Amino acid sequence: MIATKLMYSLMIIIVIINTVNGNCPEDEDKKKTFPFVTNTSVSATPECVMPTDCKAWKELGKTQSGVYPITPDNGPAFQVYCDMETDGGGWTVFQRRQDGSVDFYRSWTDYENGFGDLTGEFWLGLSKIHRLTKEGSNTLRVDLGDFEGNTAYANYSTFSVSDGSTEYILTVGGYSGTAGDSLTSLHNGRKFSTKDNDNDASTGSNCAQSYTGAWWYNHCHQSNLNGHYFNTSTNNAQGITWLRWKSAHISLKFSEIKTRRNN
Ligand SMILES: *[C@@H]1O[C@H](CO)[C@@H](O)[C@H](O)[C@H]1NC(C)=O
Ligand SMILES: *[C@@H]1O[C@H](CO)[C@@H](O)[C@H](O)[C@H]1NC(C)=O
Ligand SMILES: *[C@@H]1O[C@H](CO)[C@@H](O)[C@H](O)[C@H]1NC(C)=O
Ligand SMILES: [Ca+2]
Repeated sequence: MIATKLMYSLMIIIVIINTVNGNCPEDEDKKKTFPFVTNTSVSATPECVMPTDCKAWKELGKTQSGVYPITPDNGPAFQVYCDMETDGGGWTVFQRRQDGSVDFYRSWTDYENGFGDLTGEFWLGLSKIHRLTKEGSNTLRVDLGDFEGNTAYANYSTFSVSDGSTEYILTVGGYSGTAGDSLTSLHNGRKFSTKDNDNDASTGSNCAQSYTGAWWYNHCHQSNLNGHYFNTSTNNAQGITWLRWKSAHISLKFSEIKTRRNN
């Protein structure tokens, strides 16, 4: 009787384990081509499971923030930084500024492919941000910090970035938070611009050049999170700025931009 019960429990456990690793390909040839990445800063190597994003890693039980491999669409896998702490965790981070160690005044190609160091300052890359947001509905979160130690955030229930053929148009809306909304009114629906690819709405000038950044510029900005890193809260619109929090002229110390699937 007890033996039967034990056997039954064991079977249930096996079923649960198989469900967790359920997307492991059946045949050996498929297994060989399955995107399998081991280069990760936390011990997060799954067996035959390649999560689509940081939220999927969270759902697999990972609670430590760090670098994880993902593939949002079964295309080539790549590494991302996962924020597993903020507002429930599961955020795929795509930008960080914190010390000015990385130059952000860069070309279209760099913004498309990404640059920097995932554990320091970086931009993940527009093509990857597109792959992360092209399906389903996603939240955008912006975390900010000033030189006096204050922090604030902006949270958007709608977020996506279109593909390269349409110059990575930003779709954003549904604001909540403490930093104020410095994206929707001026930047929603705008194409991305860099110093060498002017897609802004300012006919007389190149916003990316005028404000030493790269953004979904209009004419020109209410936020400039890829602007020049100043060491102090310099009064300069070329800095890292967020109008509704500190004005369009006060340069910030910290910025982190991240996205998470809504379901
Ligand atoms: C592994 O990660 C390190 C640190 O991020 C990086 O320098 C290195 O190029 C990566 N190697 C591969 C094979 O991706
Ligand atoms: C952010 O927006 C999402 C909807 O996408 C909402 O569920 C969540 O409560 C919001 N979080 C905060 C902290 O405002
Ligand atoms: C920022 O400070 C560092 C030293 O703390 C200095 O080397 C660097 O030149 C400063 N950068 C700017 C833009 O002021
Ligand atoms: Ca222009």
